Amino acid sequence: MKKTAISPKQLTALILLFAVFVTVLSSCASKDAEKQETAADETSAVQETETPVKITDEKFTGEEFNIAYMTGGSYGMGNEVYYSFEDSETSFISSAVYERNRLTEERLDITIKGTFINPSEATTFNNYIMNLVQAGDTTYDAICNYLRYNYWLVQQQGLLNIREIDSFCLDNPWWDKGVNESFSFMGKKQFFATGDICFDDDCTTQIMVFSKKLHGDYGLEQPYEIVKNGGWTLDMMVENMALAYNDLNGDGIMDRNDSYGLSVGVGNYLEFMITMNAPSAVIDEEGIPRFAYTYQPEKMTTVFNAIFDKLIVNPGVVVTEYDLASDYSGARNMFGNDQFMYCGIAIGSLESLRNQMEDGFGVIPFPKLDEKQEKYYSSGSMWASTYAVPVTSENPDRTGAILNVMGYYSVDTVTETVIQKVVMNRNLRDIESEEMVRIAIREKIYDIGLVLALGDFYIKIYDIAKTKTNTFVSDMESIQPKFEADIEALIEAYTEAGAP
Ligand SMILES: [Ca+2]
Ligand SMILES: [Ca+2]
Repeated sequence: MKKTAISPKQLTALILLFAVFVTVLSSCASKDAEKQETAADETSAVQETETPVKITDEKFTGEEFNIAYMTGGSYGMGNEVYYSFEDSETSFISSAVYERNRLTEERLDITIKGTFINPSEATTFNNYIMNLVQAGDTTYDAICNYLRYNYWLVQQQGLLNIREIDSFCLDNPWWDKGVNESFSFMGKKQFFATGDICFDDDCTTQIMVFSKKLHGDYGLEQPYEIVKNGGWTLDMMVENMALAYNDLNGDGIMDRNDSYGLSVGVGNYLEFMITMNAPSAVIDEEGIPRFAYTYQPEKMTTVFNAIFDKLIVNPGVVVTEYDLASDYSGARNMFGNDQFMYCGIAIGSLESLRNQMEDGFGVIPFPKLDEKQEKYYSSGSMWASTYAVPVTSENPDRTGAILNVMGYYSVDTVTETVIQKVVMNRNLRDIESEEMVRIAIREKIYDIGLVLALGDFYIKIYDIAKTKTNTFVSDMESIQPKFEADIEALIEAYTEAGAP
C-alpha cells in the first residue's frame, strides 16, 4: 500500500490545527461527561442508541431561531425545514416537520422560523448567503443547503467550524456518521452535518429494486433472506440477471421490446464502486483525504475490474443514457413492465414507482463485491441536504444546541414519516423492503471524490462505460495529478475556513 507524503505546507497547517484543537477537544470531553447523566432519561425516544444521548437542558426565553433554506424540493416531497401552523396539515411530511419543530420550540422555549430562498440556482442561494455574511448581517442562525453548495460556502469562508461548537454534539446517533467522517478534516474541522434532521439526504440515496414477477418466473427466491444472511453479492446478482436476458418477441434483435438483467443510469457505476467499498477518495488514519487509486490501488482496481467485466460489457445491462438515449421515463416504464430484473433508483423515487407498479417490486441494497465485504453500503449524494452555521451567526452555541435537539426529535417524526408514510406508502405489509430502506439510510458512504467532483474521476468512468474499453489503470494514472491537486485545494480550504 503506497501512501503519498504530506507536503511541508500541509504539515505546517496540520500542526497548527492540532495545537488549536487540543484545547477544544478536552473541554468538549468534560462537558459531554457532565451531560451524560442528566440526559439519561431522554433516551427513550431513540431506539438502539449505543452512545449516550446528549442534549441541552437550557431554555432560550422566547428567542427566535432563524433558518435559511433552499433544499427539500426533490421528488416532490416538499421542504424539510419549516411549515407555518396554517401549512402544517397539508401532507404527512408537513405534519412531521411541524411536529418536530413544535417539540423543539416547547422544550427550549424558542420560536423556529424558516425562510425559503430561491431554490433553483446554487449561485443565487450561495451569493445571497455570502452577501449577508460580507455585510455582517446576523439574520440567520443556520442554513440548510445541498452538501455540494455548502462545500462552496466553505471555500468562500462563509461557514463556522461546527467541531468547535460543543453543543452540536456530533456523536449523537441522529447525526450522520458518514458525513461526520468524510467531511471532517482530521476529525477537527467540519462545516456541515446532516442525519435525521433532514430527509433529502435519504431520498437522494440510490437503492436497488427488483421485479417480483421475474424472480417468480425464473424460480428465484426473493433475495431478502440472502441479503440478511450477508450473501447478496455481485456474482449472485449477475447470475440472476442472465436468466432475464431474453429476446422476448424472437425477432433476433434485442431492443425495447425485450427483457434484460439490469437497468442503470451511468452514474450507478460510480455507486457500485462506492457500495463495494471502493470510493475514489478515502480518509486515511489521520483524517486526511487521499486519492484512493494511490492510497489503495489494488482494491480500487479489483472493484472496478469486477464492475467492468460483469456489468459494463454485459449485454444484459441497459444504460439509460447510452442505450435508451437518456429516456428515463422509458426506462422506468420498462421496469414497470417487468422487462428488467433489477434497477438502480433513488429512494425518493420509490413512492412514484409504487404508484406505477403496485407491489410488483421489492427493495434491496446494492450488492457486496463478495461475501468477505463486511456489510452493505449505500452512496450518499452531493444533493444531500446539510445544515451549516454562517460565520455571522450571533450565537453559535445556541445554534448548535437547537439543531441538536431538532435532530433528536427528528428520529421519531421526520425520519419515521418519510420511511413509513412516504417511501413505503401503501405497501406497509412489505416489511422486508422497509428493512432494506433502513439499511441504505443508515450505511451511507460519502465519496468526497464524487460529491465534490474531484479530479474528473467520474468523467473517466463515464467514458469507459460508453466505449466499453477498460482503460481504468491508465485513466487513473492520468488524473492522479489533478485529483491530488484538488485534494490539496480542499485541504487548503478547510485549513483556512473557520479560522479566527
Ligand atoms: Ca436523513
Ligand atoms: Ca427482440
